[in-house]
Amino acid sequence: MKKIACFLLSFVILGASSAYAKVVTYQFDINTKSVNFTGESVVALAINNQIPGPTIEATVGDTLEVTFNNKMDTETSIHWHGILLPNDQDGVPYLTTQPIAPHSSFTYRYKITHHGTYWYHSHTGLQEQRGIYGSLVFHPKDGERVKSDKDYVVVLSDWTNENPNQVLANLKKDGDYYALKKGSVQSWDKVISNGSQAIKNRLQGSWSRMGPMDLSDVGYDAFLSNGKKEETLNAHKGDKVRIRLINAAASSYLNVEFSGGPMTIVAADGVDVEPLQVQRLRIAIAETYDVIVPISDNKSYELRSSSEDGTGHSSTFIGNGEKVFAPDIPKPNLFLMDHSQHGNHGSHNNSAGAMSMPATIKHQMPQHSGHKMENMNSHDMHAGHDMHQMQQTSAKQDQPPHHMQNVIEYMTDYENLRAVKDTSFDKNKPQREVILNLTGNMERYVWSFNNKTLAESDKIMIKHGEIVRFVVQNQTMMHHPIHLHGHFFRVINKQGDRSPLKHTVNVPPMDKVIIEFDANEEKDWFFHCHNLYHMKAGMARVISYEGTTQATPETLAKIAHDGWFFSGDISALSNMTIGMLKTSNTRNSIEFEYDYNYKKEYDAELIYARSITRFLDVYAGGNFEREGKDEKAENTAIVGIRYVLPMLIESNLRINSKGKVRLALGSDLQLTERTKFGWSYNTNKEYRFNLAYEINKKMLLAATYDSDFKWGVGLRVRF
Ligand SMILES: [Cu+2]
Repeated sequence: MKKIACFLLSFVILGASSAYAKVVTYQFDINTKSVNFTGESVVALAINNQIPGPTIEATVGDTLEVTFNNKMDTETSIHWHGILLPNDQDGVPYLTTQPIAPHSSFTYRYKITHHGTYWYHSHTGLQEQRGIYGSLVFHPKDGERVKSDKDYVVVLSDWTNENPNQVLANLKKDGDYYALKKGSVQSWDKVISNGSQAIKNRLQGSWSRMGPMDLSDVGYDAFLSNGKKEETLNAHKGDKVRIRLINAAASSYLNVEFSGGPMTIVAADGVDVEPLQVQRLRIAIAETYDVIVPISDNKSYELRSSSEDGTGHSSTFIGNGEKVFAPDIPKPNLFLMDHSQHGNHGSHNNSAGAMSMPATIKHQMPQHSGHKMENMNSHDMHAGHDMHQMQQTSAKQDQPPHHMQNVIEYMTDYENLRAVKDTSFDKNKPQREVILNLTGNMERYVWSFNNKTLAESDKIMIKHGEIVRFVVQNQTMMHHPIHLHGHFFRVINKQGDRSPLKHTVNVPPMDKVIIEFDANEEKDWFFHCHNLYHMKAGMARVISYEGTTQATPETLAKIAHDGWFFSGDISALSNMTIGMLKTSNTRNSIEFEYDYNYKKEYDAELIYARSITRFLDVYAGGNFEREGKDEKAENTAIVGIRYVLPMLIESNLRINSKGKVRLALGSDLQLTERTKFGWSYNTNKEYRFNLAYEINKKMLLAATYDSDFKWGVGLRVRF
């Protein structure tokens, strides 16, 4: 009797739970696809023949089952960005989940425990840049906290016609490789024309051996909104439209602005926040924001997403009728960016200053957090917006909370993001603090934490049950969007216990951000800069739980492949030929350099060099020279060091096997966008000046004066 009751009861429970716990299944193919965004046909990668891949929708409590059929000849993987899920479903190949082998399938399966806007993307090589990404919309069980009439996903991304592996190879040759294409070459003529502040910034930067600041590395050919340069979404007058913005760009920060008035942020990184009105919003790579926008007339309002470096934008038109354009955002002035005030302010308890704006924004567009609607007037007229109608619309809406009266003109930090409930952790839990400096070497295009790349560093060990606090200090001149897999962290800001939860946080140049998370998981989770090229160049770590970690040195070796790159630079001049061939990885390089005057006089060097710090290399090798056609060749062994001095002057001190010491100094100055001047001098009283004019990245015109070989002009080729 008891047994039967028990049987019946379990039947009821099973029946009840299966009625609610739906299994949502999707089947996708991953394959190559020919695309044409800019008039050039390129083979991209696509999910179900779509870029971005299809939106995956489900509701909290559902079990999601997504099968990917890999139709490609290369392996792939899918990572669920921002999702809390079992470690073996996280999709980082070799670390958590096996890669999906060519021409095979894999089904990811996990239960959805939290709602919001997220995305999925390949975590293999640079496939994400080529098109393997899509959106995730997980609905709450009992409806959205803030209601809307329409609900759309807008996946924003960047596109290059070049193969992403070539992009990385180019950056390895020269971190500023794309400056010419982007129009961001920071030459001295422009420094001078920007006046004394720009000159001071540059001299101060050079003195402290920092290169000029830049906002991006890659020169893109297009920016996309749902895979198009221009997207249109249907809406009608009076609609409140929820836009789920996802920055799925591989390496672009995006400024988003809506021509129909301020956007109301209602969620950040998938998590609901107190509604916050912004006119313009900067979205770091891999972040998501849900915004509500009003459609106040029978018009088509532009939601424009501009790359932060000012090189392009995509448009999403919402509504029907006459187009209302969002304003052009002026190209940021890199010369007036001054990061000296961003030093070490903001202690652990002083969070208010921990995430200030980049200086440029202070110069160009002061933030008015107390900005009232009425003050938007001039801006909105510029945007072609009818102020009167906007006010009518807002009056019609439900009574907004008091703080919603304020519109932030340009939101670039997290200070005003306020969680909808207390996010603070149990104060009795043990705490661990980890200092993480964001570091880089633009010369070699190496990015790292605490000066060590993923390949060079151990795991960061943590313990289940503790609160882990990362103090992230950016020591570079670029923004880094830092992402932690499998956890939400609190971004400590002025909201105290209501500090928001995020999975990706921007750390501005020379600034500091503090994040903390509850170590309530197990095994190993990837932690990295979400700029795809920075991640590949080493800015990543594995966060491992003591006792359950499965990552072995072999695992780490697989995910931290340190590739070798090759470059060459050869000048054929009227008086001589000069050349350099080099192959290098993160720390090591083999370099061959020569000059030859066509008259049996030559000087050549073959060395192995090891990079110790950003400023110091040590090397050993051989020197082969013949001075004068009647003299005997002199072959010696050499050892030496190269060290970067203030003002970015390269010094090179070496001794040869005959005991002879030589010190050489030299540097390059970018005179104009395409003209570079170089000088070198050594203690043998040899010196050389050269001037090069860049026709393109491969071909240059060159002129040289050499103390031995005199004047010459010719052609210089780089490869
Ligand atoms: Cu980065």
